[in-house]
Amino acid sequence: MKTKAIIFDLDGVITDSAKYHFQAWKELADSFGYKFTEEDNERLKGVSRLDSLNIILEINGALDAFTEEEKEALCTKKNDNYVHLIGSVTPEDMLPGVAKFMADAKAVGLKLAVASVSKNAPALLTSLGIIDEFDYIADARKITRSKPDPEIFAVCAKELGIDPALCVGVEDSQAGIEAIHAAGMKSVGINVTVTSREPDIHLRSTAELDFSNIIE
Ligand code: B16
Ligand code: MG
Repeated sequence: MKTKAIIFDLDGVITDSAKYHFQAWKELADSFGYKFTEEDNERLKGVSRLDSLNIILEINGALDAFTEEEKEALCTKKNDNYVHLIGSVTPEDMLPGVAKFMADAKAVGLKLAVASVSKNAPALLTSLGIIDEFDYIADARKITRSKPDPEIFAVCAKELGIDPALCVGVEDSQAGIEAIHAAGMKSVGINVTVTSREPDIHLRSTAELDFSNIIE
């Protein structure tokens, strides 16, 4: 078997927390009368908190409307709302097919890692009851560049001690698919709606995650 590791994005791949990120940003945007649609939201997936705010401001021609301190406060406000929204997450909130896919992978000796740029990832993985299932979880606080930069996927491969060419990355965002390719890995896209380059394997949902189709 060529594949040695599976590296998962979190938001939108392991659980549907992407909808809570959207809701929290939407409420913040609405409070200023800013436009922010689900289509706009695709650009935020896999992107850090501050970069996400800057994209919303740019869409609304408001990049210079706030000082850096004010932007920091807006990010904190969005995050407080997001943390509240994910407060009720339980193991029942795993997306369909993910738990079985992880179990199948582990059963044949593959390593598992999480490549999420979310600083809330450890709390969310704890609420889902799967934090101990991974061989490595990237620390978002130590990642200096957001997806589509390959940094977070490269760090996962390095920490697992596995050649990136032998890793498969699973992502739901355009930025994430670009990051996986830039890291030299094979990509699996979950319902990626906008992408400059197609994922190597495109699935409509996690329910289609099939070990035999993905692992070489
Ligand atoms: P936080 P992922 C990303 O997580 C989300 O897709 C993105 O929408 C979010 O802004 C980012 O995490 C930062 O999250 O504000 O919780 O630190 O897709 O890389 O799992
Ligand atoms: Mg995601």
